[in-house]
Amino acid sequence: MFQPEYESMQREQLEALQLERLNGLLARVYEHVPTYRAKFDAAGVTPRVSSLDEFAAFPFTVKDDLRAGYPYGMFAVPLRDIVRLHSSSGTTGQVTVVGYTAADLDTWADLMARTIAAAGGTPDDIVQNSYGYGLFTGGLGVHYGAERLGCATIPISGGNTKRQVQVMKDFGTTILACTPSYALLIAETAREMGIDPASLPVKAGVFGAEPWSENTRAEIERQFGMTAIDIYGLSEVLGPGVAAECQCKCGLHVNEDHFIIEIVDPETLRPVPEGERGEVVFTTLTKQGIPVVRYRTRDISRIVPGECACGRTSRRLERVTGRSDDMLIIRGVNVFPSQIEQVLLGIPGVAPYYQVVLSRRGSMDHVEVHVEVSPDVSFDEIKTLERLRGRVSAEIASVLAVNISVKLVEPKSIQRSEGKAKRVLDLRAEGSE
Ligand code: DLL
Repeated sequence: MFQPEYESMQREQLEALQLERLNGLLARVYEHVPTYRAKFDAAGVTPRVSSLDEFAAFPFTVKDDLRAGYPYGMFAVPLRDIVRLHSSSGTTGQVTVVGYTAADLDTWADLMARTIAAAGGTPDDIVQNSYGYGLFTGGLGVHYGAERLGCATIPISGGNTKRQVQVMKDFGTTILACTPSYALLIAETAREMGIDPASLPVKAGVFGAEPWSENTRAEIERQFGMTAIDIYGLSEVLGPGVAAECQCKCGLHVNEDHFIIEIVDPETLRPVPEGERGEVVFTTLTKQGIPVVRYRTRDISRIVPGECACGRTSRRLERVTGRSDDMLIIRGVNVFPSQIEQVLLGIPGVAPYYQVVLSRRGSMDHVEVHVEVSPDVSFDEIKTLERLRGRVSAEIASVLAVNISVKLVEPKSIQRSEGKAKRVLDLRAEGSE
């Protein structure tokens, strides 16, 4: 553990620390952020609680609050105290800007050092950081954490995939950091270069920034012969470093000394019973630049019950299946692309590349999953293809209880991603078919 004094704190002690930090946060935002002052006043709450339970009366913060304050309206410190700006990816509308003070960057580096240490990293490791550097928080977030832990850090960023493979081989990379979809592309590229990914010295990967399935994990682990660890975070709350798996791979430990996590029913906004699925809500306890109070992430997950064998006492978040915005409702059934992925990757003959294509047929929405066949399946054998297509449809129908049309496409026809993969292609506005 990087900071065992926090990571394995007794619950009572942790809650006392959370309460103390929470009161500091509430006072700060009430004094410095007009949006919070107005919201607290409207809800009739004063910025001081005597127990964590009382916090449930506080109003939520949503992405639109941050958008309304664009760019700096939600900052809790003057700009002169901000030393770094990042922004969210803006996949669902206008981007939001997030600012960090020097102390925020220090905390972030610690939390990312925890993350890499939990994946098995030590100062002896060579970390190849293939997350994109730039406004995206993945690159610099992992970078400072790897350096804080004392790893030799390769700031290669995403892209130029052949070079990624060459660097892994020549520099002796032991830990790979990138999105899980990019890890698959690196493996594919290595094979094309005549290099077996399993022959590379990489022993672990810290993968996140997008939903992925257990079967994708198994595939990455099999191809590289490594341990693949799930790491989670979001720009509005910090970036990577909010929660991460340890080597038990049984849920992502939330850094609860810095964040309060709640799971709420997205309709009623009431807390769900412990262990049930709902929308993940975070409060930042220590952030200075742009703290958030009860921020609704739109990510869906649950708290994994029980204790972890690793000795960390923090609560664990189950792997995030996706955001409520990405959820498809197909004939009344809720489906996340990552659930389709889980089914596809269990079927021999299909490659780990797929896209859900939404189009319009007359007045109806039409959903079709495009799936690449593996290069070893002959694309000319109609019978083989028909059998494979039938199997994919049948397995999706049996696991997800919904019939979705499936189209098999040729190897390499689905666009590869060097960062966050685009799993849903929405052609409805283009009036196709
Ligand atoms: O993706 C931060 C990050 C960078 C996390 C590198 C992990 C590694 P944003 O660009 O703001 O920040 O996107 C945040 O991505 O709300 C989730 O919907 C999704 N996401 C992030 N990590 C995971 C994960 C970064 N491990 C949004 N599993 C979040 C599933 C994830 N979804």
